[in-house]
Amino acid sequence: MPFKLNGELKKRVEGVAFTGQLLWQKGWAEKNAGNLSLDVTDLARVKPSQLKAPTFRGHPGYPTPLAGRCFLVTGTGTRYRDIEKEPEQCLCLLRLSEKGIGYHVLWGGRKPGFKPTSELSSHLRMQHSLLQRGGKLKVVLHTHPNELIALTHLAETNSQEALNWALWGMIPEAKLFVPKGVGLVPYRLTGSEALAQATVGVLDQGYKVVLWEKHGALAVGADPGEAFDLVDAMNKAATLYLLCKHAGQNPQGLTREQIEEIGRTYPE
Ligand code: 2HA
Ligand code: ZN
Repeated sequence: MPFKLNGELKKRVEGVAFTGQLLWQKGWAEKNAGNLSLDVTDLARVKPSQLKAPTFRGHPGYPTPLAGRCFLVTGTGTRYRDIEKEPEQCLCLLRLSEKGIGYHVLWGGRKPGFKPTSELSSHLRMQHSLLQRGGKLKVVLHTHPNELIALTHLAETNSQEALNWALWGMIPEAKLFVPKGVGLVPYRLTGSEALAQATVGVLDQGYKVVLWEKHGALAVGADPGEAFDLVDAMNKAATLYLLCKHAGQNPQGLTREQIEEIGRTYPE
């Protein structure tokens, strides 16, 4: 019997689709920009008979603790804005094989020539990092938020420390919602091993938002909405920063003392 989505999995697909719409409306998802993976292992009950050869695809490998886990992932070349209309074309539900040699596509992946995101290997390594952080964080979301990217192009905000103080200074919610700040990964080639490795290194330090210099952002959360909110809060701060610059002035910003007071009063 083919695998069917239960009510909970359907809700997760709808959640991904809704976030896809938000990313598009924000202007953070041009063409096929961005990609997403969501760990749904706890919700997918798979029968051995559903793990048959035709659904199997080889994969060069992933961290051993992920064997048998199930993920909803976006497809290579698919658009965030199309997920709502065509979830089965744009997404797939896959289950990693026990032996670490591939995965079964249980649902979706119906676009002709469908392949999971070209960043699947890095997503799986990031998912492994989240599992090691206790398993509450289930989603890895990558997108291209305009104003945050812009700040990584400016000399004055092109260091992690300068960037975080600048963002926290713009509005109390930046410190409230992202108390650890963003981790900044220096420019690396899109889809490269070096980019994946550097990102996992930052996630392993406990960050929830990672900025890829001159490229985009990556956020983790319990669900797609939570990951979206973190990028949204920080991008709002970046927008305010740039609005002040557009007005021809440097933003005053909250003082370090005011920012630290927020951190002390409302610890994560
Ligand atoms: O999916 O955004 O960085 C396209 C990308 C890769
Ligand atoms: Zn990207």
